[in-house]
Amino acid sequence: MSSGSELWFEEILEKENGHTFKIKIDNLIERVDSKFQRIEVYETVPFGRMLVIDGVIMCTEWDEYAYHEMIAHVPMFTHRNPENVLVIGGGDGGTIREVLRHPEARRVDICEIDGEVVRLSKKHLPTMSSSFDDPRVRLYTEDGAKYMKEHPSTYDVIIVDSSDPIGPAVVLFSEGFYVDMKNALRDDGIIATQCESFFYHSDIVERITGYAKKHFAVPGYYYTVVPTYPSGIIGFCFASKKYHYKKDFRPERVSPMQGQLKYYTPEVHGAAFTLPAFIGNRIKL
Ligand code: SPD
Repeated sequence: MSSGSELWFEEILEKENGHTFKIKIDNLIERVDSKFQRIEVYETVPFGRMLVIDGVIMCTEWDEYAYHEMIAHVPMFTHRNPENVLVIGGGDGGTIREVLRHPEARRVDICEIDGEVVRLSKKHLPTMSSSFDDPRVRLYTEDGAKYMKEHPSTYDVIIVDSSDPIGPAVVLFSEGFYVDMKNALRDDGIIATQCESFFYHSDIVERITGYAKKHFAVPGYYYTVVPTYPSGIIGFCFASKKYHYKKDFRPERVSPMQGQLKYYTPEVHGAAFTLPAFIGNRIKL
């Protein structure tokens, strides 16, 4: 982490390709080794505060909105009346912050396996974690996969804001978990899940969208631009039992929220599903 008198954080992105990403840091604010993982919060020079789990950048204050707005608003604006929402992971609070902008959301459950992520985010990342005290939010410090099995036919929207498929998040990328999510949704429910970069992880994108195709009436894949993530982009698997992300989308619902958002617009919503040829031809949605 140190280079002369300067301090740098370095994420090893693609070991096999010999590629890393470095960010100059002011200082390490706090490091905790929880029961599940190493959690670090840094003050960076260019990007504000940054949350890192097991050496992987989770979010920075500078560009987190591009991720959290897109993981939340695409399913929330596609569903006709998203009252009951479940977020799996998302312990920094950025995703629930966006979900709570929707007046339809009456109950927002968040199931984060590692309470230390929530504690450190509340302490050091207030712009993301300020919504945990909203009366519509219930926090469960539990295993999301187990929680899912125990709540059949409960949710209108399920959002999986996970880390990469290593450690405790592996199960969130399994076919069984997609079947359990389908069962935890109501009849017109929608899911959106963190689904990696199509440049670096096209195998994961193909496998996960395969589960969406197999088990849901309306499968989809969309992406956003996040400069501090590997390859500068990250995608989401969309899967719906009924509503189509374009045909059933009502752009006029976005207007009251438009002034609060920095990335998401009705036009971005549609455009995000338009994929480059190499990945579109491979996953064939
Ligand atoms: N490669 C890192 C992907 C991290 C995605 N989740 C981040 C959590 C932000 N709430």
